[in-house]
Amino acid sequence: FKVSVLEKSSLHPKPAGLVLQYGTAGFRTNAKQLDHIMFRMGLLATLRSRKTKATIGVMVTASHNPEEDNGVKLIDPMGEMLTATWEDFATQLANTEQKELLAALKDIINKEAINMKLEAEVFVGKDTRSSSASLSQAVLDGVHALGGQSKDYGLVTTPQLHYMVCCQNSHGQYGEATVEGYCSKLSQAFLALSKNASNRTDDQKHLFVDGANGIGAPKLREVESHLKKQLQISIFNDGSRGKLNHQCGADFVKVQQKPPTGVEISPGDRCCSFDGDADRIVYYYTDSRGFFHLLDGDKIATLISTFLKELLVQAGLDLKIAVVQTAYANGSSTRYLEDTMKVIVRCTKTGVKHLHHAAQEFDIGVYFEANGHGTVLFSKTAEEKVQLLAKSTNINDERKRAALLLQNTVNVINQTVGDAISDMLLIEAILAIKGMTVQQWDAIYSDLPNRQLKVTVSDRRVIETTDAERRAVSPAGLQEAIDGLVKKYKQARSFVRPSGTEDVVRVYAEADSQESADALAHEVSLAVHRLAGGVGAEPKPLH
Ligand code: NG1
Ligand code: ZN
Repeated sequence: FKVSVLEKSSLHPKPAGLVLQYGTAGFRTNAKQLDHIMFRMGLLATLRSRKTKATIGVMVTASHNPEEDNGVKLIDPMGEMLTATWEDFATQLANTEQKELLAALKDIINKEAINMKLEAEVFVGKDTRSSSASLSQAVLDGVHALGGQSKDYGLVTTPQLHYMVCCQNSHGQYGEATVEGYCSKLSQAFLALSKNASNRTDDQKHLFVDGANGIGAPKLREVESHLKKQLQISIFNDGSRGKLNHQCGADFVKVQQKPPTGVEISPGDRCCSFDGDADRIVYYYTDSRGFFHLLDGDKIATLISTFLKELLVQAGLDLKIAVVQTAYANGSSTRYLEDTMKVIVRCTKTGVKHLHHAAQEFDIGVYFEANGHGTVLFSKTAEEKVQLLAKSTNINDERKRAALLLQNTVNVINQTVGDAISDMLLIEAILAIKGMTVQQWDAIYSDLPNRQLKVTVSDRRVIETTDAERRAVSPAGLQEAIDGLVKKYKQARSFVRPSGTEDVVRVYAEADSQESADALAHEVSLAVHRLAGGVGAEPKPLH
């Protein structure tokens, strides 16, 4: 392989001195800096495939980031995120200067005792960014340079590629590893669930979807063609005109707390926004007074976990259900889940791999980041119990109905990773079955007003956190300052952490009113700027 790696890598040279990290969501930066990274991730995925004797996925996307950026994530055999030790290999390989590349590869091969004679297979997918075509070609070059087989899925959502990898490695048990297989599995489950909803008007079946001008829009159209009009979808920001993630998409709607541009919605219309690679979803509507109401990942987790808990009771199944959140979860959601719903709530660090791992510890683990990335995991035992009950003939109608609903719920969910399309189908099915409007869903609990801000500092790593990122241990004095500020407000909470995907420190605050949340977020931003090496002018108040 030496010759072919040397030859091919010279077509994808690394700019000398450039250093990048495999972060929370893989490598992510301006697309111009990524060609060599893509080639090298093709190499690494091929090694990972030989190591695991399984198919590995490589997704080219920068999710909710601007069109000019791009990024790459590796997908492990069961569709999960790349394991931590290999993230370190990824960083090493990415930062090795051109002439040391072969040595760096050999180092990984030796450390992991990889048999280079074994076959290797890598699935590659990409989002709709203009840079994605050539960057995914660089990944393929990397795979071929090490003699790996590749399958190029072309334009797919991130969760679709996770799904393909899982299907392939479970030999079809999870489903068929094609986009058609994905559409038919999800839509069949959705249609089976919808049968339990009666007398719905076309109005009630109507959903407005903001595709963020990304890959979610065309992929949703493919799914929609299987839905037999049980869901009537109007897609806007479908990529035909606007710019990817610009003034639209799940991240914009969540952080700005306002509807996306590019859409005319009337009061009460049920709407949702995907992000650029369709692994996040948030819902929203405006009321008759024109006020905007957001239903974020926390509201989604509450809806889903309540539904599942009710079904477990009806089915008479004793399974342990938990909701996993991060520090960004609205305080009201945590209180409602613990005090009213009486479900176990866990808090992990930001980043889906942490939530995913925590969710695996329960029979049913519902995990969602407040930003709308999330899914539900069912343990093997849980799935078996549901299957068995759904097949059984000597149970009463109520138990049977609940068991079948649970079975179809399992099938509509993409358990490999958060999936906007799959989450959307589940949410729509739950609302239909419960005969619930988006307003009724929203009224389950009221969010505490909150604000997210960013502060630029010279080195964001000076901020170290503990307790699932809820407290800062350095720099000295920062946590004391935050504690002092929080005390000034009612029902207040605030924390700061370095972003894993942008060169900023994120500030979060919530309190009993929007004015208080905004003021607290601003004061904490000032403390960060002063105590953690702020760059440029001090943050200005929001009002
Ligand atoms: P960072 O930049 O580390 O805050 C953001 C999101 C994460 C996660 C990653 C990956 C927030 C506050 N942070 O991470 O939840 O989704 O991007 O996309 O939403
Ligand atoms: Zn995304």
